[in-house]
Amino acid sequence: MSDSSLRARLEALRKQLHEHSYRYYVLDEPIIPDVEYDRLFRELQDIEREHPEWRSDDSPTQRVGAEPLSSFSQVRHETPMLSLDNVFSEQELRDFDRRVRGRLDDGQAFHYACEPKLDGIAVSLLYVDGVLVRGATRGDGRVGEDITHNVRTVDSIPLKLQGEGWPVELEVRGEIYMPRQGFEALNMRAREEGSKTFVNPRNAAAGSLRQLDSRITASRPLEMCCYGVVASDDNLFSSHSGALAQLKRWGFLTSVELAVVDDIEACLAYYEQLLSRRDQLAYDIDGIVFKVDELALQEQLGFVSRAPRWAIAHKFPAQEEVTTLRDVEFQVGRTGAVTPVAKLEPVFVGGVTVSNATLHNLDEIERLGVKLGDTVIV
Ligand code: 9MJ
Repeated sequence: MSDSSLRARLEALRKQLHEHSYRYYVLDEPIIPDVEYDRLFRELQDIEREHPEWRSDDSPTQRVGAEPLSSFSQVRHETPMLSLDNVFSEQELRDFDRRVRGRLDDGQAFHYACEPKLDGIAVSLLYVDGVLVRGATRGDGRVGEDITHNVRTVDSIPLKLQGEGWPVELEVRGEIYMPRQGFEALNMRAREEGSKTFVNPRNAAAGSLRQLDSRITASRPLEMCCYGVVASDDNLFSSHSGALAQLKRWGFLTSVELAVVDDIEACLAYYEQLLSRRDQLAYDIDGIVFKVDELALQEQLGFVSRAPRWAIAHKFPAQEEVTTLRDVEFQVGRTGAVTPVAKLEPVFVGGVTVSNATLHNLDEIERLGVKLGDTVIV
């Protein structure tokens, strides 16, 4: 094949692979079998191996990771990455709604966008001319760390945008997290290899992004769900939900749980509904985020210190709490099996008060190294 037709083939393969990966990871509607994807992928790898001068950072082959960096550099967020204020009760959520309505014109109609609050790592992605050029952690909201090399390995993050109409500069924000199934598999592998396991999916995601060697990140089952956008063109969107719908068309994974509702009663119903399905979700969530959907009204409401006045996180009851170990009792079962039981300072966690916890057996006590009076996590 001539160089020019080989080059054309390379471009075609990249385009196809980007599209198939979008269909697979974002739309969840693949149209080719995995083996066909792998065949196209290998063909592209072969051409790039033969022509290293044609390699490109936005090629689908770059998801496998690259040579380690020696350090992370810092990134300044032109538009600060905000944090959310939290509420923990229905009353506090109603207070939030009252404050919102108090700041808007009398009788002004508006909507709330409701979405799960993912328990992961907040990340910003920057696209210039539709190409991913930078990924950064939130850091303190103004300055974060450059993790471009690592975000490139996350399959659900587009290296190149799909569709059309994106602004020259597009910044997309969201949460990188590790789905539970991937987390369990990762820990299973760690146990088999005798290496350290992760405490929870959030720690695993954070540890995976903190790697200087992106080949390690590439081996971790990470996903990114996008929930915000900063565009160079101010008038591109009129609503938060509309912006998310557009993000999906451009190739980003957004939450399938997004709902737009009329009032705070519906927000409360959404909260109850998702709380009851919390354990069935494929990923950990620690609450619900409610946002005023109309962007013009968001602008009108503005910010207080570092949190927007137009959004709030309604946190679920904690599933982990800290308490102290008071005593250990030994229970003898009907079969004669002895089970050590931890007597704990009662603690409210996951919606119930916990004062006992099984320690399984003496090996487990030894493994944990627990001593009376220790601070423990339930
Ligand atoms: C999470 N963690 O899922 C926001 N978030 O919006 C969602 N976080 C957020 N939105 C503005 N769904 C600042 C943070």
